[in-house]
Amino acid sequence: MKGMSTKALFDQLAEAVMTMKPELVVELARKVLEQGLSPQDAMTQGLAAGMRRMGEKYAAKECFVPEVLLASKAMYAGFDILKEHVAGGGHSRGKVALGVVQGDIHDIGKNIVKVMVQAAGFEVVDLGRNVPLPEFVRAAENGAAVVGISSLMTTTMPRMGKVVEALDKAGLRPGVKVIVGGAPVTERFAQNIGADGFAPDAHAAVLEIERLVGQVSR
Ligand code: B1M
Repeated sequence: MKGMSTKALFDQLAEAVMTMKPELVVELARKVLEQGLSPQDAMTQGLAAGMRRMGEKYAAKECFVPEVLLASKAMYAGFDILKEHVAGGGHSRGKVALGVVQGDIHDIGKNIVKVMVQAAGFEVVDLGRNVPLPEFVRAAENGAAVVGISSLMTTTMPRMGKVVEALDKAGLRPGVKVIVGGAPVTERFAQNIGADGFAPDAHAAVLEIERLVGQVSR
């Protein structure tokens, strides 16, 4: 592993996730830190990239659910090493509530977004997965400047629109901004349900949240 280029190291991380090798993921994550490379980049270009490809393999019926779950375990092993080194450092840039919409238990992507948003210096309130609609509203009432909703299934996506409606009804918007994401979610869908923002991946989510927080005045 000596003298490995940044790209090669991140590719190896992705590969170690896909081959479900937590010990190797940990070793490579430590290497990232030793070499002074960006832990954020290692998360997106290594760990998350491996997990995304695993999802694609599953979709193509090239692997089974237990393998996807073992890959996610390997991914989290790397996260545990890297996340200590990406903490936003003291001052919070604002509160962001994140949750997976009701009926949906897919939270791997949301957890990646969470770590990246925390790394960017925001306080994250993690609502978890299968989150009932009123909990999003409560989080907004309790000071979240941005409410982030994740959904991985076409069947649960429409519930994101219900959350937006509920926030409207509670008179919390436009003071509170809403960002949505998850594999089946598109920019057009986000616009159609009246969300303020959309991001296709965790890195884009951070940029979008930074933009949205800049619009919040309260
Ligand atoms: Co299931 N599952 N699953 N699953 N699962 C999918 C989503 C599916 C597409 C598989 C398929 O059929 N091809 C399909 C949904 C079909 C549809 O749309 N209707 C599906 C199904 C049907 C189901 C069950 C119903 C299966 C069953 O029981 N019959 C069941 C659902 C139960 C429920 O939710 N009520 C189920 C269960 C599971 C497991 C528990 C086994 C497991 C989830 C484990 C967990 O999350 N804790 C699982 C998994 C792993 C998958 C796949 C294989 C992988 C998902 C994943 O983790 N991707 C998935 C197939 C696939 O995606 N090809 C599938 C990796 C992750 C890093 O990507 O989540 O997209 P992603 O996150 C990205 C971006 O989307 C973005 O950033 C992340 C990082 O870059 N992003 C955001 C995510 N959230 C964001 C929020 C933002 C911004 C960006 O702002 C707030």
